[in-house]
Amino acid sequence: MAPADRLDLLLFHAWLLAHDAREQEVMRPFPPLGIQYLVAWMRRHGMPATDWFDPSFDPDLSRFWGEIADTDPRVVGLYGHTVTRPVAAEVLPRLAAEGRRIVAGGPDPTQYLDDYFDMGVEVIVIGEGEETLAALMDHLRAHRWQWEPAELPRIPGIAWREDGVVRRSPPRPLIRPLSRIPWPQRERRDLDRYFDAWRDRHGETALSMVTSRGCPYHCTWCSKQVYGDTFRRRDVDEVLDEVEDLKERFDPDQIWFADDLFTINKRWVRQFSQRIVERCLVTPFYVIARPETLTPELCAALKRAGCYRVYISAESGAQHVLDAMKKGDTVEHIHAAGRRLRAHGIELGVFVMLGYPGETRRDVDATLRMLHALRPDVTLLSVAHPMRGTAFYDAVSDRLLPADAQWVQDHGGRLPFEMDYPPRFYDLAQRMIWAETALVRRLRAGQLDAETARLAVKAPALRLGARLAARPRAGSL
Ligand code: B12
Ligand code: SF4
Repeated sequence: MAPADRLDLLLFHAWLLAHDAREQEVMRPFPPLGIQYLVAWMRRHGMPATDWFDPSFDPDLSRFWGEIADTDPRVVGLYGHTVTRPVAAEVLPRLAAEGRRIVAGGPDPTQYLDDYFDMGVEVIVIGEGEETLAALMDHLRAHRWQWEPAELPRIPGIAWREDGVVRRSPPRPLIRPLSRIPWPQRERRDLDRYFDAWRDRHGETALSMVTSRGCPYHCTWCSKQVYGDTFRRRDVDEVLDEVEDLKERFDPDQIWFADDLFTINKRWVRQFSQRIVERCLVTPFYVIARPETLTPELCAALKRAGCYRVYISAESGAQHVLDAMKKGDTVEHIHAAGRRLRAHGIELGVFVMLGYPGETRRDVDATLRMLHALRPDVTLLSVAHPMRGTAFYDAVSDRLLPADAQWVQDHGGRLPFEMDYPPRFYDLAQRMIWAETALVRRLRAGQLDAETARLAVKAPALRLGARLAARPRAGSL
């Protein structure tokens, strides 16, 4: 975008890697697909002066403000996510003070309508963004870039505030089939910094794409504001056309299919596996899967297609915790999935969650034993984080603590609630799991060195510490 070209719409996500210790550790960054989808849709919709700004690798927001000054966008659109709210809170009031039209979408604003309106957002898009954002832009263009409140109720899928009262239009039907949506607008200039970050950390590059939208399951802690319980899937060959395009234009070393449920439909995966081979497009990729979907046949199909790692949402080694989360899955399935993936030469990634209400110290031990048996290649650990709009949030709503900025910072960005055990217990439990997984990894790699010995000593000591710190509040253990 040449300076001084005025934009109609500038989209951005208020996320800076520099502020995100967890992502710095993981360092598997990807450009935000939602925003790239919207840019593609808007340009096709006859709004070529649409662009997005990516502050992900910037140390601060100075380049963002430079972009705002240079492109002087008529409308600014924010993608809001639970972890991006603090930066949004910094940016939005200043944009509002400049008199800009501001719209927002994504999972967070839907649940915090008033907060975002207070920060300066004028209209919030609820759910899928493409058609609604285009309708809003048409509305603004038709009204000399001013809102016409009397017409807003006729634009499905939005919320706005009028005379201090939040109003909503009827929901907008989802886009069907998904092939109506153009592929995300990916441009080399946006990808280079991602590729550099990947190369520096992992020695190779990666890109993400999705083959579906939504998930029909009901895990209590999962935030499903955008697609609800719906599920739509793209045609296999249309997905492979996009894979082909990615390979031709950017040649990534690997792909992440960022679907919620890549493996939900066996027939689809079988067909995908067959066609990717037939079309000579096999590329290393990884996916997330529910353990119970990983039958031997499905693992074989994934392997043939190029899948090198599957992350399973295991969460806990205690069945009653899985039941409380409404995972609809069993510990036995988790173990079976681990065995089958290994048997097919696919690496295992495991998501684990600590601190779900009702989880006892013994349950944490069970999770540890499960990890021991699974020996995952990667373990991604999180502490239960109630997000508004989820059943989990509602269940702990009487235990939420005041989320002032300092508290959030001190607690690693987690939304605070009074957990079953004191914070020290969870700190120790996390360190215990990290120490054990590091130990297992080293032992598996045959590294019987001083560091391994140190970890072997440390793990039981941490376990003892956690045991001592486990001073349960009423009702636990
Ligand atoms: C990819 C992904 C990631 C990637 C992010 C990479 C990237 N830059 O995209 C990684 C792995 C880093 C990640 C990390 C985390 N993620 Co994440 N992630 C996802 C995932 C699986 C897919 C996102 C996606 O691309 N969707 C596909 C696109 C097409 O949909 P979309 O993004 O929602 O966009 C549409 C609409 O939202 C809307 N829209 C979007 N932006 C805008 C802007 C405007 C102006 C408008 C009008 C509309 C609009 O239109 C778009 C097109 O229809 C979602 C789950 C999901 N299914 O969406 C979770 C999800 C977004 N993540 C979530 C969470 C909680 C996290 C973590 C906090 C997890 C953790 N404990 O560490 C971290 C946060 C770190 C971070 N920096 O963001 C939650 C967010 C919940 C919430 N209420 O905010 C989700 C929804 C998962 C869940 N179900 O709980 N994540
Ligand atoms: S955690 Fe996964 S399976 Fe469960 S509801 Fe969320 S996306 Fe669906």
